[in-house]
Amino acid sequence: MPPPEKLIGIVGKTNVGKSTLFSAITMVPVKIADHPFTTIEPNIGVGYVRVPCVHVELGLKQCNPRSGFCIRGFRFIPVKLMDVAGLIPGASRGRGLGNKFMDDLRQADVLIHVVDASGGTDLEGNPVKPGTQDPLEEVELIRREIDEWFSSVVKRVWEAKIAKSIQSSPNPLDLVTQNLSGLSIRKHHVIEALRESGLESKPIKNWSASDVELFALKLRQVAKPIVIAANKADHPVAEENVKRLREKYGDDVKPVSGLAEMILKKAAQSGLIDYLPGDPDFRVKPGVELSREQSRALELVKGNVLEKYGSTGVQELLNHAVFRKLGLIVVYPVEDQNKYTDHSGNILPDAYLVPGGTTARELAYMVHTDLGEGFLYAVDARRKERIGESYVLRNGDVVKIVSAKS
Ligand SMILES: Nc1nc2c(ncn2[C@@H]2O[C@H](COP(=O)(O)OP(=O)(O)O)[C@@H](O)[C@H]2O)c(=O)[nH]1
Ligand SMILES: [Mg+2]
Repeated sequence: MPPPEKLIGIVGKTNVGKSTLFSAITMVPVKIADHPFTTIEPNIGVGYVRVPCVHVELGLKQCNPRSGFCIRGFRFIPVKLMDVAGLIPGASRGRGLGNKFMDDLRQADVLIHVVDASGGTDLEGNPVKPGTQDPLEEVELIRREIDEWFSSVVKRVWEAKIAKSIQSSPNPLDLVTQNLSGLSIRKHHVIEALRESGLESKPIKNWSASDVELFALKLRQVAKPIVIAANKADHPVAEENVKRLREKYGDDVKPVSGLAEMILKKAAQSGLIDYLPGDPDFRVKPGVELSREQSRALELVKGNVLEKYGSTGVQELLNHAVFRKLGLIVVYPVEDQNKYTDHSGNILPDAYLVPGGTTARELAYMVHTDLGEGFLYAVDARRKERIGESYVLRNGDVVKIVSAKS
């Protein structure tokens, strides 16, 4: 089976720009309005992380992606996104669309927390004068809401399912993992949370209520890591807030303008400009006459966003979530290690996003169960070296698998 698809959840208060950001990333038209609860059904869409494509390094002119695309030597690899219903304070206790929100959240592997860095949205999601709200408070509040929800689910499951069986369980780790799978928890999450909470050496059956509490908190941090999108960075008031957010939360804060990304993508789709997501700039296509409004909008994007922050920030945001927070790497399985093709001659057809630490044999299973079961050896196609089943893949590896069952 191909590597399990990761799901990025876009969360935050109402009116901070989640739907605009989601549309900009996926270019799926969704309702955008100033009213709370406009996004009632979760919107699922596809976005793309951007990496330098290995075809360039291999001296090839091009490649033929089966999914995603490759432009100017950059490979855009699909990831799934969900625009989650707006969160309001108290949601973890069922206020507003609280329960809907929480149900959506269970499925997410990483969260993009969108805050209004211009400070122009109050806690209930009403537009107010920019600069009057503190986005740092917003970060804390939403984080607390997510933590409370998460630990309440863990505690409920613990009391109802885990506590009773743990005394006699031959494998406590599996018992915990299985019972928490509804939160998209995997074994490696549980192991890491045990380590992070310092509870590794204390038998789970002897845990106190506060041990469970601590474990739940660490598990949230491990299994639902959060990246902060300091949105509306195009607004002049946002600059100071972006600085303060970065001082407090470091590299997990990305200044972004979903609106700017939207304007650029639309202009590119209409054939007015050349722009690739993640680029520091755009270029008006030769022979194109821009209308006055078009020029003005693009000038604003340039002056208030690109020149200030180096890009719209949207691509960095996605890449950070996938590569830094989820720790995924890119590997390219091929069937012909000399031509880097599949059996039909497609060059580098697949770019898999796999967890760091994935071995050659695990990759074989992702390509096809038969390849995994009959695994003999693999070939590092770039170096033309044989590699064994326990070889740990590196980012950018091009791998041919040799199997007795292919
Ligand atoms: N200045 C600015 N406004 C934005 C940006 N993104 C969204 N908005 C505006 O913020 C309001 C709420 O946007 P929406 O995407 O519906 O927010 P949601 O409720 O979080 O989904 C709309 O008026 C948008 O035009 C941005 O990057 N910059
Ligand atoms: Mg919305």
